[in-house]
Amino acid sequence: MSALRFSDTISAALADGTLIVTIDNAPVNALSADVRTGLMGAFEHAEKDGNIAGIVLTGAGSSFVGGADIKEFGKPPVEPHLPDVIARIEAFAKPVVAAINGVALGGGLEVALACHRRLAAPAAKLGLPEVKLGIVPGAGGTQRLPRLAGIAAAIDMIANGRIVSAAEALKLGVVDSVSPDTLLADAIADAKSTNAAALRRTGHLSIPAEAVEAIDKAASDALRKSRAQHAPAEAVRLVRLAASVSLSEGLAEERRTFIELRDSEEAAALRHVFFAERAAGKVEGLEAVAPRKIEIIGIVGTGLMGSGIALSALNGGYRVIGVEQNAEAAQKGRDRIAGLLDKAVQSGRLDAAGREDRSGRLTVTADMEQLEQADIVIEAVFDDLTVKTELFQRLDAIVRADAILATNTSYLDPDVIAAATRLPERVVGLHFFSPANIMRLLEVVNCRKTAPDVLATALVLAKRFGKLPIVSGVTEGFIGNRIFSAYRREAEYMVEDGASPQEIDAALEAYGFPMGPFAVFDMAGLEIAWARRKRQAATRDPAERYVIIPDRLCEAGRFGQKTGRGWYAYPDGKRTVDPEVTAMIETARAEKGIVPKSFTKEEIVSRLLKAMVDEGDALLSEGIAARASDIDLVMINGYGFPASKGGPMFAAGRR
Ligand code: 3H9
Repeated sequence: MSALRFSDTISAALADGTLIVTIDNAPVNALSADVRTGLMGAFEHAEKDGNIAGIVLTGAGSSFVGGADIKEFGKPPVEPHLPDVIARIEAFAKPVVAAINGVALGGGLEVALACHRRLAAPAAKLGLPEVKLGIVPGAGGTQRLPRLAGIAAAIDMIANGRIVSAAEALKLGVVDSVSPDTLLADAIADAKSTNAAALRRTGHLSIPAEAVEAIDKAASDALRKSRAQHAPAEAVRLVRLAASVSLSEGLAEERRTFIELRDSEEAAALRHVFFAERAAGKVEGLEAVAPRKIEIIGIVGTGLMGSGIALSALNGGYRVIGVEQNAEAAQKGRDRIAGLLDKAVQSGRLDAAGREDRSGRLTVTADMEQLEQADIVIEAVFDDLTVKTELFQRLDAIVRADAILATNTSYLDPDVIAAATRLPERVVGLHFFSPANIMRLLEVVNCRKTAPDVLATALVLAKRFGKLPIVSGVTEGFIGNRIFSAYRREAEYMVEDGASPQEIDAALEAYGFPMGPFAVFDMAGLEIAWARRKRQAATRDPAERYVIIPDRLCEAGRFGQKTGRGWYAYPDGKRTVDPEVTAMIETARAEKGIVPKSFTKEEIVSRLLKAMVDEGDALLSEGIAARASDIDLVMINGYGFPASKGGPMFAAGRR
């Protein structure tokens, strides 16, 4: 074997007449300019060298290719362009086999689709997730994938950005075989046995025939989920187009659409979100800190929140000990978690073996002493300071000295809870959002005395739970609820100033929120905020603007959706404007002598955005949030802020 190098990131070795070309561009072998140049060089060499009968293309490390280099978007394009590299691969006169050793995403899968044969390792993951970045595939994905998998499957994968396993890719016809242990050797053998005179060029295949209904269903399913975003609809259009135009026409239209979307505000926002998520996991000062080892997780309280946390922990592979106050409650907790597992099986997210495995790792008991085995205990009990401090004092005496104690409080001061223990440095906040097994956001609260390795452990745990952890300092409501309170306050001011709740909701929904604020308040219930306002009444600055309307709603027994009435009325469960509320609002305005003014949708959005950003700036200057992009992620993943707008801090910066 002799080694050849075509660029910093592309090397090759000749093995028995086959040139093995390796893409080595850590961390994910993205298709940077250097990779594209090197690939062109390698194919040039292979074309001329008569000793080379075929090519195997693979990736170094654990990825095949993670996609086009997203960092290059927004910069002037550099030749050779990816579509040209891909055209060169597909047209190549000698067999080209992709040995897909790991992720093949976006441009990475497009490279593989242009190869004449595709072999995958069992752990490989394949997909065209471009819509998640606000774009469509730009190097042939929308035209080649349907030629292998059919239009409906291609719509499903591309318009949803759905990533599939090697096994599913084989079923769909996207790969030709899966190689359990000897991928490279199998790929070389495959290249050697492939007839160079009859290469299967994906772009030349005709689209498999399939039922129109299946295609329509795939399209409507994808569009229903895509809310206000543009890319999924464009993806559907382009895949459908593959059936009616030539490859070159389809590629030209795909490229035009890709460039238009790439340069859009939506794509800039979603790229911001992508990099924000990668930055969020990095916490200054923790780089060299080793996390503690966690195998057994105790969860005190197995109600709605605790059972969701338990399921996340079981999904993360941990052993779980749930603790309840008595045997009856423990049985209920066990049933609740079993119910969540059943639901996961019914929806196809979990198979029977996975369910069995999770149940085997779960105990729910009324004996708190069993927590002496736990490496971390997460409490999910009633959000009351006395209840939580007493619980932490008990836990402090039960668990090992090196075990971590985590509180799931939303509004209480975790420093006070920590101070009730002998070892406050082992206390951290884990603020889950409900339903805890579904919601991705997890605020990890770095308390005044939390030890660095405790914080590092919480971050590792959060990732294994499948969560997006965002570190917050201690403040009432942490990052999310503080911004949400500012948003709520401003929305209420606007109602007093003249906007109706339904106008405000409609403006926010048009902006991309799944629900406007007043619909959300009604859904969550109005009584908790009411109780908090009553608690704060004694210390409130009398000069501070105060909107009385929500108090009056509660006094009238209007606690939101669950009582059938709140900011809206819900006859038959349907949200409707209630003249009684309109009258209450008018009275409150008149009492303050406010002459109602009208608001445009744009004014409503601007005022609410400004309120969120002002609060966000305060959180940054107080050191509660480490970066503006963390605030964006909290609002997107916990409060319905549209990802396609990049979060409040990003959106305000673009205005
Ligand atoms: C595309 O391909 C367009 C084409 O159709 C058309 C072109 C003409 N570029 O996520 P991780 C970095 S669009 C640049 O923590 P993991 C990432 O920023 C693309 N950088 O690792 C991070 O850097 P840092 C379609 C990238 O193991 C580091 O790699 N492809 C790219 O959990 C590690 O990332 C996608 O949308 C990239 N493409 O997951 C796939 N990808 O260490 C996007 C990653 O400095 N990527 N980085 O923070 C992913 O989904 C995951 O990163 C992946 C690895 C699954 C690959």
